[in-house]
Amino acid sequence: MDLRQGIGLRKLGKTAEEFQQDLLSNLYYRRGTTVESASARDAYETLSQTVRDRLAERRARTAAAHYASNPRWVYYLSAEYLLGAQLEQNLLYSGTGEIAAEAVKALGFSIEDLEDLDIEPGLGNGGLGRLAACLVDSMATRDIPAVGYGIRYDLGIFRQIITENGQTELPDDWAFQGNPWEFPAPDDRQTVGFYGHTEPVPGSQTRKVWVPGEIVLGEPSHMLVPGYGTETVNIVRLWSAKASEASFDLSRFSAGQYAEAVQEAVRAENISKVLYPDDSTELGRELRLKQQYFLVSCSLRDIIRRFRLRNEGWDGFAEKTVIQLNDTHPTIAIAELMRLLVDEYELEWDRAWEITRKTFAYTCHTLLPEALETWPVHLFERLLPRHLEIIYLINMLFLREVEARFPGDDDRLRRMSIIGEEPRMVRMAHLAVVGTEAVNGVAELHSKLLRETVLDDFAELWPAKFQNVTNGISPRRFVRIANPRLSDLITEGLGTDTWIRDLERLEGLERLADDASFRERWQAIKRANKVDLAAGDPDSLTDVMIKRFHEYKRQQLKVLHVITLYHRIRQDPGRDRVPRTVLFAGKAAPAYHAAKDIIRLIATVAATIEKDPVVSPYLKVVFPSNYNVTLAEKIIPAADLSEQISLAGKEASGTGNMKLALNGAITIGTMDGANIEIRARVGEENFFLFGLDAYEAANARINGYFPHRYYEHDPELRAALDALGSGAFGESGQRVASSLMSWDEYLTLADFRSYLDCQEQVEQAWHDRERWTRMSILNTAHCGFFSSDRTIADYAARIWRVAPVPVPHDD
Ligand code: GPW
Repeated sequence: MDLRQGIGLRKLGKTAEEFQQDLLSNLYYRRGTTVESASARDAYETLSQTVRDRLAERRARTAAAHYASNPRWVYYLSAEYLLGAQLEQNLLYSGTGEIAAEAVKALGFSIEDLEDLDIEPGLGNGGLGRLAACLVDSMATRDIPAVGYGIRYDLGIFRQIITENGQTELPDDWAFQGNPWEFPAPDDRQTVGFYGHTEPVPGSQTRKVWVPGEIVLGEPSHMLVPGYGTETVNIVRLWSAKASEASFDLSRFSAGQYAEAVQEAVRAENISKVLYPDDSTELGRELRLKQQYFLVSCSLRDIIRRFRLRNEGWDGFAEKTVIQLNDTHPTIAIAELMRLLVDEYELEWDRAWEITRKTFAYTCHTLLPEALETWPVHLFERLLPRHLEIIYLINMLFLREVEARFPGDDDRLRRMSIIGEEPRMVRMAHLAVVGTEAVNGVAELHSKLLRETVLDDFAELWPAKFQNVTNGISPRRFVRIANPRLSDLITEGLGTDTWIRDLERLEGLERLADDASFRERWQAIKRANKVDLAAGDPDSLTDVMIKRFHEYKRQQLKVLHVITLYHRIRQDPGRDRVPRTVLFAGKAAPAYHAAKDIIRLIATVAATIEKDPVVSPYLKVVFPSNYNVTLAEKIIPAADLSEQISLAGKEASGTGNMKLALNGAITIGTMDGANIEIRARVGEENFFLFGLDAYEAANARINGYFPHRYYEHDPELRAALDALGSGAFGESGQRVASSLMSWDEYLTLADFRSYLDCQEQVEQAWHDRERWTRMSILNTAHCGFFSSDRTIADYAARIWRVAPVPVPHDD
């Protein structure tokens, strides 16, 4: 029996009967219960296992194929993954949806009941975490040998409850009832050091011995990442912190000091206890740096272990390995690989540096100064003393290189240094640029602004290093699974379902935009999706703004619009109007008070409108709690209008914009992030554009932004701000108004009039339903580019230089 080829596996049946037998066998042997006493949870667990087994069989064949071909591997390092619910995805990817439904019915349950028990692991904050999930999906779909590495936080992103008082947060103990999708792999555990000191190695200039002061274990488990329409099943490997035996203090225990005896163990396990709920802001806490190093240290040792399975020495390492850094969060990996190569494997510094630089690539996801990670030097020195020494040496050699290119330019040296002065900080983005072979932004504009502003000195030094890879989204999760009605119509219209793997085929819908009966069905589907969502009148314009709450995204601009509509209706109640349902959803970081004020203000405005019999027939504001991937999958198919209204130059890309446009929502947006590329593809007549562009916004900042001018010259704006200022919408409203009138980094009032005018155009277009539906179809038709399969093809060709490794079928 050749186990390496995956031969010897019992083939899992393809009929409903065989599936049902496996389900029963799992119910009896693994779950230990019976048909008569099976609860919904028993059925859910058992169904999940039965589906998982089918993927596990493909996983075994994938591993065999990868082992045999000893390929170049992609390792994706990310502090966040928002994978979404797994059951429906895995039913689809294993092709067992129908037979599973039948088998489950025989147990007395419906698939839908069981899907409600399928909890999503909320191991991320927002766009960056969801992007990681879409990219691993597409790597598997494109047959790229890849592993995603992350942290298995016990508590994911907090559960949010919205009341009239705004947001409250509850812990998200997502795996409380178990997680059937996960495989523990305790034998691959790693040991991670922190603190301590370094000692010189006699006779060596560069080598040191690091003697850590604390040791923590990293225990991995993995989730399967199947490709769609292919045999590949990759994995995401997540690390949990475990105390080592040595951290239990038996002498204290014997002395009756029970709490003290486990204190160190508790501290160790805190490392993977909770996801930091901050999106695009950096707060520089020690535990966060510990998390980052924990992820990196475990993952790098695992990567080396995997390399050693088929390779010897170090010559082939950089050829067989590419490590993609998802923003700067895992950037300490550059210093850690140097430490491993120099101190532990005793390579010469220069050779180690060559290997390191060739191995890593870095994706930057922001331009916001507050999101650029820096760590106080003294914190680094205490927690990771050896890494700081290595960073100093990297920096010294790097600055020597800069000095050679630009002699005497001290100011440039100061700007480019990995260490910032006063206060002394380690600049992670600089380390990430210096220690990698490629640096990319996530949309055309973002990559350009990176080169022109934040990283301009580096782009001047190494122009070829800088690239763009525009983000994308998984068409499986965000069209096929989220919007089955539309998917069926698209498949019928195109005469094939190959668009699910080859999204540019959606172009074929263009001609159908002229077909009145197709348009009618398209419209009926949007309406049915709105009925399912049950957020408001399905015949009203469903206007959605779903994303994290952040001032740069400008939910406050949308609120000013809503208040202005409210005033207009009250002033002229008799006029015929476009009824709107405005849906907000999203979380604010618990400590981000300005963002929480905006949430509370929205809740107050919603309640005021609800109570007003004059206004409520035309305007409704809804704010469902706890926006997450599962909720996004319900809202996106029901949206008519997609709000993408960040100040130009602030949103690196956005990916919600892509999801909504692909589902036939029309965008109202600024010239920011990927909005620009969406507009270029769908055509300017199918996109509602307003506001300053990034250069105008930057100039407005320099020439002075005077909110009072807008206030004084625009009566409707004045009325809205006065209403807020008067306290009519509570204290949060007053604080929002005063911040808009004073130091508003995001120029909200400058874009107000342009935004309101643009909303008038939206209503004009909505009046002509045939025109609107055409626009909607054309949005879907022209957004195939935004598939994450295309994003992965770009990374594979231009950054990773990896080839697919097909996995043979089982027959
Ligand atoms: F600040 N993004 C995010 F760049 O969701 F690190 N969290 C983050 O912490 C950061 C970025 C970081 C988002 C961007 O805001 C969004 O524009 C982009 O589409 C997304 O990352 C994926 O690239």
